[in-house]
Amino acid sequence: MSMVMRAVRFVIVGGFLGAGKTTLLCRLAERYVELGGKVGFITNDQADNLVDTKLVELRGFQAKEIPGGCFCCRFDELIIAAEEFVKETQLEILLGEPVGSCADLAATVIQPLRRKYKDLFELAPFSVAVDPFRLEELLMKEGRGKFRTLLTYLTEIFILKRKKPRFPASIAYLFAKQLEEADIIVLNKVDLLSETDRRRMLGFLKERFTDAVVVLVSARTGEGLDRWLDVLKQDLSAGREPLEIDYDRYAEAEAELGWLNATFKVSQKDGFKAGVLLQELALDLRERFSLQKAEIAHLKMFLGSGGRGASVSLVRNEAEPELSEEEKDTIHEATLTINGRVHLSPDLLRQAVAGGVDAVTRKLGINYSIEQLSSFRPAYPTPKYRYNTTAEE
Ligand SMILES: Nc1nc2c(ncn2[C@@H]2O[C@H](COP(=O)(O)OP(=O)(O)O)[C@@H](O)[C@H]2O)c(=O)[nH]1
Ligand SMILES: [Mg+2]
Repeated sequence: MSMVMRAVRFVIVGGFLGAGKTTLLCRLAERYVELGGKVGFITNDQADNLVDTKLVELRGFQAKEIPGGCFCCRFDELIIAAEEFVKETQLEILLGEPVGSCADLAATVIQPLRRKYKDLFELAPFSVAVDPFRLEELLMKEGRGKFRTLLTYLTEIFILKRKKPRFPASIAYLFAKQLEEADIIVLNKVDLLSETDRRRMLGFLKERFTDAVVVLVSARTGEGLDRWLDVLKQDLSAGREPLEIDYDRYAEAEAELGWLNATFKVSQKDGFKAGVLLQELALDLRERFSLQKAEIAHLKMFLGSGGRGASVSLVRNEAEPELSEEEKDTIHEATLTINGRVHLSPDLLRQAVAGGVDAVTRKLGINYSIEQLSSFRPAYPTPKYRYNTTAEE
């Protein structure tokens, strides 16, 4: 019997928190399954209890979580987990989602995988997803004059009587670096854009990131997915220059974000609706963060009970919370998982979430207990490998 193993196709989609990586990967997964492929997810976070893992499992996909740091710092764990996962389940396609605050993945993950593990994995071009609103706010506005910035600032203070929470410049730096190393830039959520904005953003991305192929996609409607799938088949990563990145600035950007992963048990004798609790909680927390001028990068919550679940997601303070397809059943007992990545100190973030859960459950007459509540800043990135030149294959 022949023992020739085919390399598993590995598709990694990076990009900032809230860009839509998980949603995009679920779309890809559905498509690969339609084409007859066997697909598994590798999710990744600084800590465990990841909402994304629960979400992809809920959609019927198998998933393996790599906690405790990003792929680059947990490279060996990534390899072991991926190998095991593939063996156990005979996967043909692996879909990987790295931590949304991680950069320099081409040199620290993609290249090592291409060079050292090419018998095991066949790497797809590296896609980086981008949310149009963050793109506008963090990169496209940066070139505008000081006068306009001052005017905007004064308008906010004197006319709107509030100062909008904003990310610091270090996060804009990190965001730009994530896009700079993409083989494919996936401008996602184009369902929310006008024709003019699509053209304007496409023009900006093509001019600024000349090495990348830019595709316009909506993970929500499926628009642009075929074109992205086509580009994913191409051999794009040959001859790319390694990213020039200042690790101190990158680490500073990551450390601007407070990171919180928490789980609570919630219950009510008469039962409650998942959507109501999630929505109220998202609004309450958004208000708490806005009062502290703390911009939300991604707040994601999952309420799971007996193999079912519902989730809510909030990707900036000015957005509205988005509920998953509503879980209609009445819930008596469930586990609430909260993943928050917010521009706020870990202590204040923990206090806000503890306070929010307490206030909202009290208002709705729901009992709760804390199972786990931890918050921290991501540590300085220390990748296991870093390749400075492009692979000769
Ligand atoms: N309108 C719209 N929303 C999207 C799209 N893709 C993702 N989202 C929403 O963006 C939020 C963040 O998505 P998620 O996949 O969790 O982002 P991740 O943090 O990058 O993995 C969720 O509320 C998604 O429903 C899209 O194509 N259009
Ligand atoms: Mg995700």
